[in-house]
Amino acid sequence: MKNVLVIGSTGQIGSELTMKLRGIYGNGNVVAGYIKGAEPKGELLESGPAELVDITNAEQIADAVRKYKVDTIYNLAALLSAVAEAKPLLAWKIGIGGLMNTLEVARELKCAVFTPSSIGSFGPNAPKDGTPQDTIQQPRTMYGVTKVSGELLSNYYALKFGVDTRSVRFPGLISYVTPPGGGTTDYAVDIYYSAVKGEKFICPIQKGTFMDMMYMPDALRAAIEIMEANPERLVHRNSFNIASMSFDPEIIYNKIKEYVPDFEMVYEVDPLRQGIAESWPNRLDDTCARMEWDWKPEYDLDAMTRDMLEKLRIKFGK
Ligand code: AKB
Repeated sequence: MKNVLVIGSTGQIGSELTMKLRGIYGNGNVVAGYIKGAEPKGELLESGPAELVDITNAEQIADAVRKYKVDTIYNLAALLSAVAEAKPLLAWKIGIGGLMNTLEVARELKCAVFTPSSIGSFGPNAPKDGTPQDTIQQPRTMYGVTKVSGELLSNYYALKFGVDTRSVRFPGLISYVTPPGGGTTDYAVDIYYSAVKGEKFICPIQKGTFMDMMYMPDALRAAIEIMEANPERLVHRNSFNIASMSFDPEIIYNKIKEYVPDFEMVYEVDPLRQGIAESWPNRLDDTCARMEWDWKPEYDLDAMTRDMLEKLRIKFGK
């Protein structure tokens, strides 16, 4: 049985991952770490322990780890790609300063650490289609710079100090629970909200721009399965390519139209997000994850679309 600390438990991934981890390891064994202004509410607050854990404060991380005898840290604190371009210093402080704090606590107090990387860790000179696990990573965004640096730093702590660090490169994550904020792939979440609310969708990403995407249940499973994987089988650690679907705005729009025939979309391209999207891969090759820890996605675009529309209709009473 693990004792887990989730740093960033109220964010897009954290709010769902914390609940899923509580279901597996027991409510009392999963601590929801939060920052001021993003306190847990409802089920997240009521179902288990919560502690103020600002990743930029190493003492707060260490105190929570000692208090709850934590052996596994999920480090989900980050600024997403578009916000990180507007606040590069803060992105570095959270993404790398925060990771360094977490790794130091993990080294001293003997914890395993999961820190997500991203498709954003690749840049325009990586192969676009079937982007290999091990290839050139020269991102042109601050988000990507922190992700590549984070991968290297996590591998360093594993090799040098034996800290059990593991990671996956998440695609754009789609969920009906907690909205993302400030990502390049956010349009693929927002489009479902517009479809269900009966609004015309204004798409910030140009047609023909392909990016990897994943439904949240698959992403949560990936985060848990990589931490449960047999370490003897792991050739890689930080970070594994994972993939389930890749589409451009036209493909997701036409898929939603199958279920919402009068749904309309127009393009108003955001140059910042478009530039970031064009620098990212079209589709990752996730063979290593499949071979080393049996990764396999369950949702394709159709299954995700049916579930998203059903859950959002319930959420909005439509
Ligand atoms: C973003 O768009 O910034 C994130 C990501 C792909 O890492 N969703």
